[in-house]
Amino acid sequence: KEAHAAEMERSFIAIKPDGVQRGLIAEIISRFERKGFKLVAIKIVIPSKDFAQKHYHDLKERPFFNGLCDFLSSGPVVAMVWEGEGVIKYGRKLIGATDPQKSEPGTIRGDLAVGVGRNIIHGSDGPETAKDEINLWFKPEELTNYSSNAEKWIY
Ligand code: FUP
Repeated sequence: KEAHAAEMERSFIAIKPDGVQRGLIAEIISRFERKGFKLVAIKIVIPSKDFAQKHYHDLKERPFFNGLCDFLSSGPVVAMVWEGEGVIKYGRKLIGATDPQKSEPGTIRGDLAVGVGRNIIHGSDGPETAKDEINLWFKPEELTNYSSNAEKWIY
């Protein structure tokens, strides 16, 4: 089957400040990469609190919202866009449940995190949020389109 990069699903994935500080960047990228997903955008940024509030706007009524936004803006975040068939849903599987205590072993949070407030990674939870989050974090020109030789062995 042929895969057309331009039509492929994309998800916004971010390694939060705890994941960066703990030296887990390569480990996390490796899991997405080995699965067969394609990295089409990446940068490291320290988001402002205002930006963190925009990113988590859906959660603004929750009691942990303020602490969550303080945390996200407390240090460097690795912002990424990953591409591939089913990357939104399967990316969430790779990441594991929100609460690392409930994440299965084998998932990123299950293997590498303990507390819900320090769960090291974010991943878009659906096609609409993926679009919104990619647009919030990246300019169009920061998103690449390229064909990977490996793809004919994946699709
Ligand atoms: P997820 O999509 O798995 O990141 O989960 P949510 O969007 O529901 O939550 C976003 C972030 O809020 C989580 F990554 C961690 C934080 N959070 C808490 O700190 N306490 C909670 O009870 C739930 C979420």
